[in-house]
Amino acid sequence: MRIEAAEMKLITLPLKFRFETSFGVQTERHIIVLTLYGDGLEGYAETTMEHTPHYREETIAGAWELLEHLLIPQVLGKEFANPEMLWAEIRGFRGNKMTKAALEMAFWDLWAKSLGQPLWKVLGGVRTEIPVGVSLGIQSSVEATVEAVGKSLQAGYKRVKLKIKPGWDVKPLMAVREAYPEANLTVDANSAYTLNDIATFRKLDAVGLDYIEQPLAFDDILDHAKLQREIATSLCLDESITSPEDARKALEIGAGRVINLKPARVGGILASRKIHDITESYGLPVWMGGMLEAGIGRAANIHVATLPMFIKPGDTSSASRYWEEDIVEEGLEAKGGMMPVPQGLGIGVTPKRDFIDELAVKSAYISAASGH
Ligand code: OSB
Ligand code: MG
Repeated sequence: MRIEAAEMKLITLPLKFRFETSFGVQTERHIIVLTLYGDGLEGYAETTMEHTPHYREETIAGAWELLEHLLIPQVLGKEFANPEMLWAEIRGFRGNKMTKAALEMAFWDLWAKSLGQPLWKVLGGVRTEIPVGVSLGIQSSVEATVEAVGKSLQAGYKRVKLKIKPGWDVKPLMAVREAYPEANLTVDANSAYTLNDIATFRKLDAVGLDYIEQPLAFDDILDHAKLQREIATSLCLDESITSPEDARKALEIGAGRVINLKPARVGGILASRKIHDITESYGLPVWMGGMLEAGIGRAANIHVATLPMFIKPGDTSSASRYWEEDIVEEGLEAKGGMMPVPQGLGIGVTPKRDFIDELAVKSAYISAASGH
């Protein structure tokens, strides 16, 4: 597979809900839609980093710059027999996992299409639908929180994750637990706490959560291991895991018992598969996280979540929860908490070209012939 050209479109897509986390409020997403062209086929990916460096360090501005002037020129006009070969071409650039993941994942789509297969089959996936839950932002009141959880359970979602921050944790969670004694509940702190908050986590132990996601610093594993020894509830790592090596080290020191695996955060699908295998060797589950993706990123994540150890419900909920109109033709909708895997070639979704053009605030087309 020779990569002949690439196209980038930066779009702004308004969210249907106000998404508040410990690091801020989001009302829209900024996404680079990346298309790779080769062998008469098109491979798609979208970027997942935030506009500002509040989740990890990467930004949309940085991603645009690196893709246009470094990563795409590095692979353009070259022949790649498989994703490993493409990765070998860009792995020497340190960090910037989400940016590199966009390129890697677009190539997987292109490559699976050249093999005439849906991505999940190429990956060796084992299911045609994946269990999903929802991630709910911080609500305006305890009552609103209980109501939002109720609606999600009513819709059939298999797990409800609630965002927490210091001062918004034990109280809303106690209320939700009282209202729904049997619900599968988790919380996500997005790194808002320190080891000084152990008393809060001991109180959360009483709520009976499946896990507490990323309570401590975004780049920490040591303090997470200390906290894990002090409380009963399992810790789940999100921000802290950006590579297979991170996963191995974190599990080895007991920094958590679950990993929220977001392919974009770890550099793409090759790294995701490795992390999946590492967690399996520790007998621990993973689940598919989300970054409020539109249809292209959502579809890719669904395919990856067909791997065997994606046992716990993930964050890949129905596209219609997020958007009035998605950027792909196919409706990615869960029923009864199960999200069907798109069965077309590659990631199995068709971008709405006109809609994307309408939303685009910036675009670039880079071809091997243009001598870039
Ligand atoms: O921490 O998992 C997170 C969204 C943006 C950034 C970080 C996170 C999230 C979510 C939403 O929790 C998951 C989703 O619905 O896609
Ligand atoms: Mg998280």
